[in-house]
Amino acid sequence: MGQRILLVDDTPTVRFKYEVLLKDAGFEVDSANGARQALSMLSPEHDFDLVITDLKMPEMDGFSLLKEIRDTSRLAMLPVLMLTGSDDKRDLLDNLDAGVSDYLLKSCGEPELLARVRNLVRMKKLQDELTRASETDPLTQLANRRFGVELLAEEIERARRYDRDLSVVIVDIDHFKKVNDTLGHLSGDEVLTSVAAMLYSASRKSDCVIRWGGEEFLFVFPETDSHKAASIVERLRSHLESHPVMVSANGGTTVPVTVSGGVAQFSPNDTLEILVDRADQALYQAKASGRNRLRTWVGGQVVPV
Ligand code: GH3
Ligand code: MG
Ligand code: MG
Repeated sequence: MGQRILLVDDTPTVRFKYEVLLKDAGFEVDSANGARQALSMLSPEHDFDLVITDLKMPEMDGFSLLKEIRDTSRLAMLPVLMLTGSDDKRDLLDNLDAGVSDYLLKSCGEPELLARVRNLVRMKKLQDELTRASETDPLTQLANRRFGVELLAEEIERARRYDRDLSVVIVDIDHFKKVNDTLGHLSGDEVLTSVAAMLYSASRKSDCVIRWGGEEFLFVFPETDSHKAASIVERLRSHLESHPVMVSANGGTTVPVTVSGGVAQFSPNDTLEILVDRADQALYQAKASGRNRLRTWVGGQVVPV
C-alpha cells in the first residue's frame, strides 16, 4: 500500500496545488480544511504516515494541531511537517520545542518540499518496522510477551471500567521436549511455527494470541466469558489432536501434537498477575490429569471444561 499523507490548509487552492504535487509523486493524499477537521480525521482507523500542515490558519492554527498530536500517545510518532508563509525565528523555535519534524517556508519550491516529504516518510517507515519488530516473536510471528502484557493490561482496564467480560487461556504443547529430543531442535521450531500459525488463523479478529513462553501461548478474549473462551480453544485442541503437524525432518515426517489449556475469567478485583496465575493453575491441573484437555479456574476451584 502507498504511503498516506494528511494535508491541512484552510485555503482550497493551496490544498489543491499540494494535493496534485504529492499524488503525482505517488503518495495517497487526504486533505483537511483546517486543524479541527484534521484532528477528526486522525482517528485510530486511519493510518497516516505524515501530516503536512499550514502554520497560520483561523480558529486553530498548525502549532496547536502539532501540540494536540504530540499530546496523543497513539500519534506521538507521527511526523508533522509545518509549512509557513513567513520567516519568523520565534515561530520556528516554538515549533521545534513542540516536536515538529520539519519546518519549511512555502517559498522553498516543489523539489525541496518533495525531498523533505520523502525523508520524513522514510523515517516513519523505519520507525514502524522497529515498532513491529519489538512487538513480534521472530520465530512464530505472533505477538510477543512484551506486547501481550501491554495488550492484556489495556483489556483488563477496559473490562474493569466498562464492566465487560474478559477471559484468558494459556495453551501449552504436551511433551514438547520429546519432539526436540527425538527429531531435533529445528523440527521443534517447525512444530512451534505450525501450531502458532494454526492457533492464529483460527482465532477471531477481536482476539489475540501471544507467544507467552517457549511452547506456551496466551489467548486474550475480550467480551468473552470463560465458557465461550473454553469452547473456542477446545475446538483448536480437538483439531490439533486429529491433525498431526508436518515437519521436514527425514524427508518429511508427521508429528502428533496435543495441547493442554487453562482458562480463567477476569473478575473486577483481579490484577494481571492474578488472572494469569489462575489460568496457570488450571493448566497445571489439565497436565496433571492426563494432558490433551482443558481446565477452568472458577471461584477458587479448577474444574473440567
Ligand atoms: P509438558 O507436557 O509438561 O508441558 O511437557 P513439555 O516437555 O512440553 O514441557 P517442558 O517445560 O519440560 O519442556 C518444554 C520444552 O520446550 C523445553 C524447551 O527446550 C522447548 N522449547 C522452548 N522454546 C523452544 C523453541 O523456541 N524452539 C524449540 N525447538 N524448543 C523450544
Ligand atoms: Mg509443554
Ligand atoms: Mg511449558
